[in-house]
Amino acid sequence: MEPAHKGRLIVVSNRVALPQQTATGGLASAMRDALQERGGLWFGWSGKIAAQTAGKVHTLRDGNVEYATIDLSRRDHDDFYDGYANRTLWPLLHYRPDLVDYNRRHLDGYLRVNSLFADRVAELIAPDDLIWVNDYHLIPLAAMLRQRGVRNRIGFFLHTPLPAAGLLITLPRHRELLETLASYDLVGVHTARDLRALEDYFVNDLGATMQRGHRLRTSDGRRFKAGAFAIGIDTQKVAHDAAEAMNLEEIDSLHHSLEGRAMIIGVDRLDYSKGLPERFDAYAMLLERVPELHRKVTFLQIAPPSRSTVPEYRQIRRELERRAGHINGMYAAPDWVPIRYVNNSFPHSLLDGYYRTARVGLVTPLRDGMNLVAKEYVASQDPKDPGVLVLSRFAGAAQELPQALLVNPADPEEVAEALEQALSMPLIERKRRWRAMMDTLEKQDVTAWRQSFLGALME
Ligand code: GDG
Repeated sequence: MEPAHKGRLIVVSNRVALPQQTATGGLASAMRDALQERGGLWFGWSGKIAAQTAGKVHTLRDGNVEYATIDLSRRDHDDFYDGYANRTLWPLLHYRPDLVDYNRRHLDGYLRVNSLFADRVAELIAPDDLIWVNDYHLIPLAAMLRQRGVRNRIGFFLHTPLPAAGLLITLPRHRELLETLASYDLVGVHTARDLRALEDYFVNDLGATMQRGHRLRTSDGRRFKAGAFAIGIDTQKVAHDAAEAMNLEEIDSLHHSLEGRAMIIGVDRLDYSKGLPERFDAYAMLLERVPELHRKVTFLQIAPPSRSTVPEYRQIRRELERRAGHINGMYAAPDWVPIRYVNNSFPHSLLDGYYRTARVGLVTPLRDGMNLVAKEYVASQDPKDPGVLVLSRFAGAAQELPQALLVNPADPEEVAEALEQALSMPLIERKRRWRAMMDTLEKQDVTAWRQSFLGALME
């Protein structure tokens, strides 16, 4: 049961996944579940760029969930979303200062769109509503809502990692941005490491004091609470859908195409944080070092393109095409393709079936807030014959899933060795590791996540 609260839940995030759309991001599916169960309103950008209708609220109701979206002007979109959110904050938060592209114009756009969001959201709020703001696109939103007289409880959840203070302070004007977090009642991150970074930054760089229970008091007297809340998945549903998917024609045809070969699977948005070039190199190293695996293994990488207007994302796409081509050129035989590299997205029911068909789930981000794919892979397995998860130590999920084969994604030898171990792991060990991970995922599912976050927000 959700903790009792009279008002509605208002979720604010950059993107809103409307009822008829497939939710391809981790955040989108988690929020949709939260709202459907509890009822409420979801506010955000429609995903459309339109000069005429920019800033005008469109609403849509589906059952107990109301959706309110606004379009953005080209300039706002480019400066706020492509610019400051995705070219400044995203690389910074993923420990890539080399890719941070900072400029005042983008920062101004970011503040402008946050202020537009604040204007529109302020008009929709009733006194008892609980407000839940999501992710790095909207850090200053609570401060702007407070300026407009909003006194409701407001929580913020950061879905990305929060890097160490030493890196955060490299962001120009970091203080103006990050001290606005103190306008929330609760700031949530995924892991204990992220929480330590947040507290360290507030205490040592902003002069806040720490009180008991992760309560912080800033030098100008604002108080807020911080906490680690590891996001989960709908474990039961994924397990059920994966078992059902075995009856689908697509899964049957994938099975046939494998002709008894073991499959390794990767599923990631095409993003430089996901460690894809390094992963391809590790797989190439496996083929180089273990010729007995030739023709016995296939690596399926599903990588739907993302943020393709940002140059780094176009570049990584070209880079992966080159590497996949190179590996297939080196090792393929007329009747065997070592890498199947697919730039499409698929319905979730089908993905779960693909996971279940794979002997190994290969999840090797260089940095990741949590990584839901790792959890979905585990939940999709056949309990009688489960596959093995090879997981980056730098995904938040590694904190909860120590029974996976944990690797440093930057070390191709280590990843190749883990793959070899995974491919030859005896059934009894696979079952033991899988059971322990599944127990965790059953306890810490997406419902438990939002209950603990909302519970802490209402406290
Ligand atoms: C951010 C943080 C954090 C992927 N391809 C398809 C598809 N997906 C789904 C997966 C999964 C979701 O998208 C991806 O979630 P991740 O957690 O792996 O990664 P991000 O998108 O980067 O999410 C991350 C998350 O927020 C939640 O807080 O864990 O660290 O970066 O659910 O299955 N879904 C469909 N077709 C695809 O082709 N339908």
